[in-house]
Amino acid sequence: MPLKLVIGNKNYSSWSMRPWLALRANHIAFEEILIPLYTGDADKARILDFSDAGKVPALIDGDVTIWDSLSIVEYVAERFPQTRLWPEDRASRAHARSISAEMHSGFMALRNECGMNLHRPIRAVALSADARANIARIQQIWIGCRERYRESGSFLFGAFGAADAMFAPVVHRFRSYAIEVAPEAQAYMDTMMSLPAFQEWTRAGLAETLIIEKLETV
Ligand SMILES: N[C@@H](CCC(=O)N[C@@H](CS)C(=O)NCC(=O)O)C(=O)O
Repeated sequence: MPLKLVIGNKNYSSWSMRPWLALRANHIAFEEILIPLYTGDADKARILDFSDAGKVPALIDGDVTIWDSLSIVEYVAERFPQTRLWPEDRASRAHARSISAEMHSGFMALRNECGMNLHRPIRAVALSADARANIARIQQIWIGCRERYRESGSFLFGAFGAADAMFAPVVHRFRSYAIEVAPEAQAYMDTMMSLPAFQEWTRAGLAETLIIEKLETV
């Protein structure tokens, strides 16, 4: 039975993008079930049919349902060990898990003020001090990884992995809100933007026509 990944609009759903990338970048076959977000009770009921949490993403593997982006990425890493989503070395793996959890549970100001919206024209907005601190911290994380793991490849820990999947939507946020970054951070963004799976998601998101008014305010 093929895996099913329930996701929201590719233009807006940054949480959906993360596990989708973890699967697609590793060529794991899955059926994609895209349910438009915030359209009303019918679509919400469709999400609830898959997950009692009522949120996307959700992964269905036979009689196992996994919800919440980071749990899905963890499940994919266990179910398909050949993906090497986490670094092999224990200390590096702990590092990758720490920054992934930090992304998953933090950076609220950036998330609130710079929502992912792929078709939004590129332009800067005035950001709060908290959002600017989030941006500085993310760059510190990226540059720290690049300095430490440069020898192994161009992603955070060398090859594309779980931590990259967790930070991928930030690349879109930095790009579309014209956020100035250090050259090392820009190099990481360029690496991410050249990943075929990232490009595939982005093309599909840009092709969507459904507008969610409440996400179009900035
Ligand atoms: N912590 C969750 C967040 C999931 C989430 O907030 N998903 C949003 C879309 S990106 C959603 O499903 N919203 C629809 C709703 O609340 O009705 C995760 O990491 O998966």
